[in-house]
Amino acid sequence: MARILITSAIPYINGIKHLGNLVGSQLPADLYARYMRARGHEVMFICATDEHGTPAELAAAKAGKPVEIYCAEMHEVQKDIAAGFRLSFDHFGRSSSARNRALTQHFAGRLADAGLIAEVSEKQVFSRTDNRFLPDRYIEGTCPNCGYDKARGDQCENCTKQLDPTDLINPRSAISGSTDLEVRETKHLYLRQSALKGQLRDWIVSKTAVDAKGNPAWPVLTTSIALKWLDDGEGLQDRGITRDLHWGVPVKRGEADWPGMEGKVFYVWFDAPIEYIAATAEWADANGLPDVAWQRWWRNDMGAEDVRYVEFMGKDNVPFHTLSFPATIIGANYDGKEPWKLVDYIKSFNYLNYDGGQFSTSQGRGVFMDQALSILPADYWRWWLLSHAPESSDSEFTWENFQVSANKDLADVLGNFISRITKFCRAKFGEAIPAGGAAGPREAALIEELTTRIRAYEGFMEAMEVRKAAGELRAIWVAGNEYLQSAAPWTVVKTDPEQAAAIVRLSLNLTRIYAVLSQPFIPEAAASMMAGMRSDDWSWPKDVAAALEVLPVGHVFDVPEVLFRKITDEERAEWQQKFAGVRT
Ligand code: B3M
Ligand code: ZN
Repeated sequence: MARILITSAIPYINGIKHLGNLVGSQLPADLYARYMRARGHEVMFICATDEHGTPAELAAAKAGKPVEIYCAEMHEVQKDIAAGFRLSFDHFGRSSSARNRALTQHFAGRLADAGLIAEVSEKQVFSRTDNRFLPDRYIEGTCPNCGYDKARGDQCENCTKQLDPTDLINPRSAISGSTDLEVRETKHLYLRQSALKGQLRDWIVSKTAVDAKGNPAWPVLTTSIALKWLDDGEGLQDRGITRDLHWGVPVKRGEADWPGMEGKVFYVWFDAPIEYIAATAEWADANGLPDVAWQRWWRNDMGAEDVRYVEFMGKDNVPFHTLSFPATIIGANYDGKEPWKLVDYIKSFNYLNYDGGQFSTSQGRGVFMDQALSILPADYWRWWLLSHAPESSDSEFTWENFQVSANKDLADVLGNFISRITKFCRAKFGEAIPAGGAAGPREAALIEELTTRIRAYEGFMEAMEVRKAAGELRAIWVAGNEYLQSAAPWTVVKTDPEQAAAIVRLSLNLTRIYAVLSQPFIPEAAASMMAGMRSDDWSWPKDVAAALEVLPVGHVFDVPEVLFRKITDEERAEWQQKFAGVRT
């Protein structure tokens, strides 16, 4: 039994995520967590909301709520939706927690002690009316390039030109509209990650092949992005890790004040990955456990040496997880006294597009998590998204593809198998597993095929090859369907009821095996299948022949409700229309 720590990139607090966000991190992480638990491993699966920074402040202002209240409410909303998708987090934390505040300040202190923090003076726009510095997005004015009068300090939305706030004509505060602005000197902290460049490079390069612990090479998507950031242009840049904002983790050096940094907070990307650790501490707190309970996952000197740590994320998050966060972890152990856990494997994803374009949060284009659940149960979405995960390239959601895939795989193959066999048994033998007959060559061939395929499925799941795993699971469902089709118990029963009983017995047992194997992908349907078989034996089918005898003769079952109904053409057309426009 191994110990596996799994983190999903933590979603921003400002709004409900779309299906592209879901398939890029939380959903495949859940798949892996469920599989590893099913195989008997000890799993810690962590996610959280990413609550700090300008986007949270802006969204709260737009909602007319204090940012603390806004975040608390949105956290509950996201938590409920995650539960609706059956995301099986051990803890869904909050980056605004007291745990994260303390840990973030602690890491900053360690990095400063290591000589890895530089204090840099910068010029920034200050609003006298608002009594605060204005980050780029908080400044509006007229674009010097196209004359658009609502250009933001970082970019003109109209002509897309990248801007510096001082480029704007007639600049004003986006908060108050005030033009009473001035440029002031302000001091910021920089993480000197360039000082760790050699170490980071060696580490990334070591992940381009099987590493010393036997971990497979990281996806090329992960290592290529990391190496590009390390080597392109001027190479790895030092990063500003503080901001002149109110909402965030106050800048402190450990528990001590940091002279000159009063009123400033850490940059959201500095504290967000630290929340992986903090959320594990929040988990311990929520369960009344002592610190060692979370530290054994995160500190190599407290048992985490044996932990395999896997991160899931979209490709845009890779630089922060391959360079900045590792720089924090490595830097904090400058004297060998704080060996924090470094990630063992990073699974990254390309983008999912939506119906000929992109999902867009700002434009409300595409299907958002709450909307998805309002039209169909989670398993439909889970199955489609995972079986079309954007692994080797970007992939695209279309309603046609979704309809075809759900109707075929879920309704025609899996659902049909279960409905046929349970109804046939009820009609001919009653609702209990029938006696008589024996397995023959057809059954032996099926067992052999299932054995080969289940071993392949396990291999793909271990390797986090999501699409290939889905393909193998689908093939496992197809094998059962084809067996039933060719064994034809409805014909056999007329001449040889004993033989028909043997076919039925095998197929009902196969239903239980399907529940076990399918559970990581479609947990709700798997639970219905298992309940239908009136069993709670979730043991993994290591020996297929033996697993086909778990439900004994005479064991009572229920004919389950229709597992998957078909999506009609009318529904497809209606939804396509409904989600093309702007979400209000
Ligand atoms: N919140 C970005 C995102 O949701 C960011 C991830 C943080 S992971 C530490 O894509
Ligand atoms: Zn412009």
